[in-house]
Amino acid sequence: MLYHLLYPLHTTISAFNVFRYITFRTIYASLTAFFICFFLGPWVIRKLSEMQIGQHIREDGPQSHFDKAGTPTMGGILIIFSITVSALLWMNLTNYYVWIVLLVTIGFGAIGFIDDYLMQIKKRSKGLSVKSKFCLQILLALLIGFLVYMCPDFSTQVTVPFFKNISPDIGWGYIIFAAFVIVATSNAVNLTDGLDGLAVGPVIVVAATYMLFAYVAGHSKIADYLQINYVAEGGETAIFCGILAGAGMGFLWFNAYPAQIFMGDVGSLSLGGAIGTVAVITKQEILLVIVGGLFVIETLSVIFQVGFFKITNGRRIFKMAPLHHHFELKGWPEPKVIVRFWIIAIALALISMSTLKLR
Ligand code: 57M
Repeated sequence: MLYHLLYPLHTTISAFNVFRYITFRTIYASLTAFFICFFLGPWVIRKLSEMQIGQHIREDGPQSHFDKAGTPTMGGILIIFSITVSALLWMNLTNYYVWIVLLVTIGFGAIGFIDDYLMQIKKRSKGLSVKSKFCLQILLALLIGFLVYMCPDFSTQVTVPFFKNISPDIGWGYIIFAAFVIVATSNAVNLTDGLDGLAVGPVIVVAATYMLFAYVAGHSKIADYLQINYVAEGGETAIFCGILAGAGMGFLWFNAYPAQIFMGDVGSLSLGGAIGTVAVITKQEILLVIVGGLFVIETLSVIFQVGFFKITNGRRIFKMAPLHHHFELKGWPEPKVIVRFWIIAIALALISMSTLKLR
């Protein structure tokens, strides 16, 4: 809205010309989301505590988690609120990608909310069944895939990292491919969200990385120079990535060890869905395996552990899955696991950025 209200004034006051620039709006959109989380955080934590929306801790988990019982959860509501407000303020609302990323953020947030609501507010021991959660995610992701597919000039070619001459055009199959990327990322972030700041830290790193990719993909000259897929109107997504990073930083302020609040499924499913969608829009879908490599590693640890557990009737590869529990049970203090995983996430983001040149 600020963009629509203030930019037209540039004809009389030239200073308002800055609202045209994606870089300028990215910075202030990111700060807006950060400050909304930062200032509303204490109030939200108080309200959630008053409503007794506190985390139940599983008894079969690491012992170090038992004293986390009662930590307010569903903090994702604050994240989604800050993202939405900042996006409406700073983004160009005539750009269709803006509505797609907001739909995925709020939509996946709503699925997570129902799950959290049933467990936290209705105090049911289980939230949504795995099946219904998965079905809702797939349906919403297919809708998002379809909307992206329908965007004018959107290419259905898939970018293969490191190989600029390989980019298969999968036509309408792109809808299914996009849905897969979105659902997988949403669940991967959810699995990773098991230690203080462990999910949101890498979310910030991934969002910041895609901010760069969105900017270059949306800039015809830079995209042409780097020989990457140009996404007309896609540059606006850089602002959204900045917002994701800003909201993540604001939330991390309170989610940092020892956490005063958890994001809940409402936060993790939403952030994961948003990241997956950004990877699709920027045409760096497969690269997400590297950028978000930490989420991939955590997910693979679960797949291998569960698979091995079933095949061998109860034997395990790791002390516990997802992987962060393995290191906790090995005796690493929680902050050490968290910071080391963040370091891995940053290193992977740097590797992914090198693909702009190494192709
Ligand atoms: C949700 N949720 C956290 C919090 C957060 C298939 C199986 C591997 C699935 C997996 C699973 O259910 N994962 C998804 C993970 C939970 O956090 C809540 O959930 C939200 C995210 N959805 O926002 O609201 C706990 O994580 C801790 N936490 C923090 N700080 C944070 O900032 O400390 C979360 C956020 C919180 C808190 O303790 O209660 C979770 O871990 O449950 N299941 C598992 O992860 C379980 N693994 C398992 O059963 N592994 C088995 C194999 C054979 C399947 C094995 O290796 O033997 C573990 N989870 C727990 N205890 N809590 C095992 C035992």
